[in-house]
Amino acid sequence: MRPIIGIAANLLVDKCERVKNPVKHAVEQDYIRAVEQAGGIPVVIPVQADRQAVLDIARHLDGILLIGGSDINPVLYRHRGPHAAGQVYPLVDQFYLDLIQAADALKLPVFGICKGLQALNVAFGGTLHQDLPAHVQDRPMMQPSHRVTLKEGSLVGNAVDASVLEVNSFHHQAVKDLAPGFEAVAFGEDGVIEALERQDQDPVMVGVQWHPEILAKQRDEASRRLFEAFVRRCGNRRQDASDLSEM
Ligand SMILES: [Mn+2]
Repeated sequence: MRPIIGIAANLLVDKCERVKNPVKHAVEQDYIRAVEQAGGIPVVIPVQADRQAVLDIARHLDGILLIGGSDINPVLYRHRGPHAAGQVYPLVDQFYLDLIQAADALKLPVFGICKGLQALNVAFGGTLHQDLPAHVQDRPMMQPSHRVTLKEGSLVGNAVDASVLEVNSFHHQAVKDLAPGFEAVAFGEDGVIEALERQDQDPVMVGVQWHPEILAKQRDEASRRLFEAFVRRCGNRRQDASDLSEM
């Protein structure tokens, strides 16, 4: 069986909705397609507050994909003073953190994209820069807008098999203090951390600040390889688990 990848939904207020409840639990199709193309079975997990329920759902998964979304509530990383966070959804933030905690407990691989990377950093004690407008590109999301340099030998570097990538950029926040136990493995030309990995690789937790799910639509090989490496890792874990159950 192909690995089952849980994708955390966001809350979306549908401004066109006139009759039914306008609050929807949504995942952009690009993430779903990217997981499918990489050989995984995508499953959307609705936002929920019950930590035990999140853990019970995670038991049925082989990996978790955390996607882009609104800013993380600065309270969660003990930010003092003025902050530039836009609209925050505390329920979504807690849901992301609960999923990361469940993944850690169950040894499930996690791939975080944009807010997903930031959630990994915050979950393990890191902080975020409040506002970096230079990383919000004007051009279409399918076009790269800046270069990143990858650390040789890192999971991300190995997955894409390159030392430099041209990436898109749609984040006005970024990692400030890196969480203990994590390593920065990609940097923008201005030094902004563009990818991170947990040093303890059981389970693997990797985050990228750009949007490979969008570049993958353009047949961007590096973006596709990132998803393939993640799904493969989730599949290996499933294989290990079934080996154990046969013992
Ligand atoms: Mn960027």
